[in-house]
Amino acid sequence: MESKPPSASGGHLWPWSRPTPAVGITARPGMFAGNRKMGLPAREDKNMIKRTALVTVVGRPNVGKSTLVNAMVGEKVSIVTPKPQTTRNRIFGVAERGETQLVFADTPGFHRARTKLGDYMVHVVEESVEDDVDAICLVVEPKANIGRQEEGLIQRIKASKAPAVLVINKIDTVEKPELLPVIALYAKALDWAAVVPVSARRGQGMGELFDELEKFAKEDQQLFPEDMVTDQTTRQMCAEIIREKLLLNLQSEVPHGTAVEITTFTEREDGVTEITATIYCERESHKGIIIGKNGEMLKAVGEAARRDMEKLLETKVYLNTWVKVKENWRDSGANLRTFGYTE
Ligand SMILES: Nc1nc2c(ncn2[C@@H]2O[C@H](COP(=O)(O)OP(=O)(O)OP(=O)(O)O)[C@@H](O)[C@H]2O)c(=O)[nH]1
Ligand SMILES: [Mg+2]
Repeated sequence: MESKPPSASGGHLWPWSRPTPAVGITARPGMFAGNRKMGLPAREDKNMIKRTALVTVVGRPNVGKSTLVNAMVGEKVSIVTPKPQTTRNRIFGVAERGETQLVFADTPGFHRARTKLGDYMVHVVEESVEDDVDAICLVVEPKANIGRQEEGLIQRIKASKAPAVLVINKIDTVEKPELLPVIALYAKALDWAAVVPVSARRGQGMGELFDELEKFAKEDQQLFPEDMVTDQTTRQMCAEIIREKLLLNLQSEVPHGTAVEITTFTEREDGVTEITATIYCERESHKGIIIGKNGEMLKAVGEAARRDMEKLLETKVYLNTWVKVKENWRDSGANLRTFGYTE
């Protein structure tokens, strides 16, 4: 018989195929103060978790998957930018209400891959749909048009047999009657367990989405220990914060060709966290763009990243950034492994 991995939740079942966070970030007092605004109770109100569901969130790039997961969790666990292909890995974010825990798997946008990194990202999406999940949320824009990416995802969702919820995001950008043809079109494509229009950016519809997903929660499992917010380490989150600022500040292909490695992370005795980060880019010319005239671009990126890190770590942060070139790393299996883009 298979032996079970140790349960961090004290005696609950923890199936092998499910995430087993060895490390991760746990909640701090006041962290979820914004939850009440979204119809989700603040976490202080919660009881012992009795039911859990693992929910995969998929969709084409840029539809707002990460914004949605952050809104459900009530805390930023996944970086968000207006550029497609922001998320590169599966990222777990945990939302809790009363006795129910929903573990969301944010995934990269489903797209046609052009690099080995792209292949990896698409593979992450496919694995997340095939996995033994309790529900799948397909996030779409409020457009009465099913694109090739949505078609592909719908086929995969059908094959997985998990219950599917259609989340129509960005409803703040349309008038209510415009949603009807969208709902009618998608209703023909799949037998949805529910259709929930939301505005993840405004936090609208989050309570309704929780209501729908709660129905798939099971009693015999607790996936994440209570109070855990994400499976990422603070180091990983700091690297992601820098990547977010690169995407926000740089144009076209340059930020898409960056990877960030935190090389030192030291909590000093005077309370300052000292972080050294190396930003890798694909070409010498990109290095110049990232550093900018008189180092101004790198300074702006570093400043913005440092501010977010200080909020995350609740300490002062001293951030030191370096830029290095790794030619075409997105097409090198060895480099992808170095940056953590591997199974
Ligand atoms: N108007 C509006 N914009 C939104 C909403 N939700 C997300 N966005 C915006 O859409 C853009 C993409 O958001 P993300 O959450 O990064 O999208 P994603 O699907 O995770 O993107 P990838 O990780 O690239 O696949 C950002 O500019 C968000 O602010 C919404 O409800 N309304
Ligand atoms: Mg994302």
